[in-house]
Amino acid sequence: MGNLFAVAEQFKPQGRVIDVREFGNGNINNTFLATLDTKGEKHFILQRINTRVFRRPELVISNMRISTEHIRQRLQRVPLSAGRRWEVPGVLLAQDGRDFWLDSDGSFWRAISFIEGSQSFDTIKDIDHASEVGYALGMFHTLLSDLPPDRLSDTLKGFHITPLYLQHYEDVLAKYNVGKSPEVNYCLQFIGERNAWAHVLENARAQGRLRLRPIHGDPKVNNIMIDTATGQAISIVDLDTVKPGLVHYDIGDCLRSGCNPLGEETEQWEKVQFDPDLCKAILQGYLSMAREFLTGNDFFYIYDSIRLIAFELGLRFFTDYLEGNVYFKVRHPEHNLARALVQFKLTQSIESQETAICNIIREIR
Ligand code: GN1
Ligand code: MG
Repeated sequence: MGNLFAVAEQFKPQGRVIDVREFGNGNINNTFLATLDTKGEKHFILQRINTRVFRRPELVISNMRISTEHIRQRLQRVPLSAGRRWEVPGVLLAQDGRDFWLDSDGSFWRAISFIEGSQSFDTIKDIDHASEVGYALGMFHTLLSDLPPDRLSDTLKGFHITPLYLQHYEDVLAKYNVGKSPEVNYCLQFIGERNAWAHVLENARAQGRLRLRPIHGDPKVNNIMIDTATGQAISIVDLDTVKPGLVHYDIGDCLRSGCNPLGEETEQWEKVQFDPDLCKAILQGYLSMAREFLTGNDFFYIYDSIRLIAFELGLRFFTDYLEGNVYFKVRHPEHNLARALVQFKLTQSIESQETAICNIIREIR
């Protein structure tokens, strides 16, 4: 991957780069934390964008700049509630003044400021953490609620459009021989039984019941930064998928990630459960910010969005497994199958608790 120090030198805001190490566990891009020998801001994030997924990486950066600039201006106009802070990750410039750098292999690199004094977790620790995760998503949607979505480019065509993932799945099934095993059969059947329903959000959009807004696209638990001193959420990072979409994709993604205490990488897929108490806390945190701009139709589709995004992620992992792991990074050949089973089991648990989840939504509305 070339010399990481040389790449980091391209973006360092000041001082000397003394360390570069892998950071987080992203499934698409390669992420590193660079450390400087300075007294003030000591770290920054360095990323190699996967250009097989993000075909126009310069638009990814431009969406990030447009959205963070909007958020900064809005934060100046509308003060936060007392005792709260909110940090916005910034794009760092390379030595030549551009916001990316191409290395000699043609890899596309960019750098982002690091939110000092914060950390993130792969799973939710407790109810307070859950409510902070929900708050962060509500805060993010609120801050962007007055940015016209068409100011943002569509950087990933088809992202979270479930019918298109289904179409791709059918194409892959037609093209490859699928080795049958009990797990594969379970997935095939699971998808088959939910084919028609999986159009629910896109149908609602086509009927004008839901409308496009600026969304985050990937608000899973470990993208929400928690202040190490106060335990409060202070930022949401990984802005690669900020683009026009339905806020329901974000609500569903946040809940499928936050309410699965075993985490999306667990090997005990049969034990995966959706936790309704965490769901309630996340939604309460979210609505404390978002209630004002949500419509009656928005509320109506919240349950479907939770069920759908868990199902959709399972479908995406399973399709990638069948296709030979061409999209998500894997540690072993069956990794995407294992991930799919986790999401399908989670979907099943959501379905079995439909009444309880709908009651929670009604209660806290
Ligand atoms: C991918 O790379 P990462 O971890 O930020 C994926 C998300 C999935 C997530 C599941 C662009 O995100 O949609 O929810 O994996 N991002 C893209 O962990 O496909
Ligand atoms: Mg991401």
